[in-house]
Amino acid sequence: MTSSATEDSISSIKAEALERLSAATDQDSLERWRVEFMGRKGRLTGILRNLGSLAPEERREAGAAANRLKGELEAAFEAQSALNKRAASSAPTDAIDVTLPGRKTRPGRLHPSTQMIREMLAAFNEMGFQTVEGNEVELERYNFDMLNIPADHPARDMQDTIWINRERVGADGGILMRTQTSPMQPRTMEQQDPPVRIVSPGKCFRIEATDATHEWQFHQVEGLAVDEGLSFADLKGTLYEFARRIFGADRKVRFRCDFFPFVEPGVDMSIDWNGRWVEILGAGMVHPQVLRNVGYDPEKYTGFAFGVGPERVAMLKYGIEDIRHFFNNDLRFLSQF
Ligand code: YSA
Repeated sequence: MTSSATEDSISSIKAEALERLSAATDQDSLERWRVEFMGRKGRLTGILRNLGSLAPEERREAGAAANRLKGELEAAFEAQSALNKRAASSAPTDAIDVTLPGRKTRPGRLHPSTQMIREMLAAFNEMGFQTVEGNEVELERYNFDMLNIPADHPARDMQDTIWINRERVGADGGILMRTQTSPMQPRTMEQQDPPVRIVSPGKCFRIEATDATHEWQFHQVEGLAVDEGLSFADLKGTLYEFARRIFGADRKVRFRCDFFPFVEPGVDMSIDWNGRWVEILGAGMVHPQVLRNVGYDPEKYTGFAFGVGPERVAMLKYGIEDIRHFFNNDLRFLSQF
């Protein structure tokens, strides 16, 4: 063979090898390609072997061309091999075997606070209270002023407030994250004449040093009843019945005097927890000034109101020792409910 014949066959091998390589898209055909062109008895190897039959001058040129092709084919082989591997790993596999038995699914569930709130609302609904919803972002006017808590009242210190806008603007005052669900009392009474019987659930926010029974975000369920002739006996009867429905008839319940500027008299209610009293709600007879603020006649109407903390109720009902579990998003806790 002459040098120019060798170079012709090098370039025709190159063209054919590269064309065939691009079609070798799986590892089997790629291996066949390697054996055909670069194997011990392959076509390029054959040319390299024949170089010895050429004259020394021709051998140098043809040898250089054959070695260049060898390098090019090796690089092209590696590139195609990597391409095939990537394609194989991202290709959809036939993993679905419809004959396999089904696996257990883990359905989601309602947050324990939501479950507790729903149970509490159901108890009050059955006693004739209608559910209304309120705003988490509230006006100072409803959260404090209308509830007989003016700007300089010390009772504000008990509900250290997260303000959206601290500045008072007209009668609405500032804007805040509500510290209690009680603003739903004046909001409801402004909208309707007595008789009123509502419960209003929702989230509240306070700057709290958190501990086992205090969170900075928690829920409350507010209750309000206004009518002619309502008395403290109605308040006690309603809240005793609520406790009976949630905790059963045997659980001990305690009322104590408490102070809230929007009631007179005021009380709180606690539930026995292994010999210790845990407060679950504040309550009282609606203050005549609150009735006047919404245009009700306190000589004609009386009312009672309460605010219950569902997380505290759930703690007592299910023996949860720390309120901070509710908002830690730990599935080991949440999936128990
Ligand atoms: C009082 C009289 C009424 O006529 C109507 C409502 C009220 C309750 C009043 N608005 C209030 O917020 N009182 S309170 O500060 O004592 O909270 C009431 C209940 O909410 C508590 O008994 C507790 O169950 C829950 N709570 C209060 N702060 C909490 C909390 N729960 C968790 N973390 C906190 N930081």
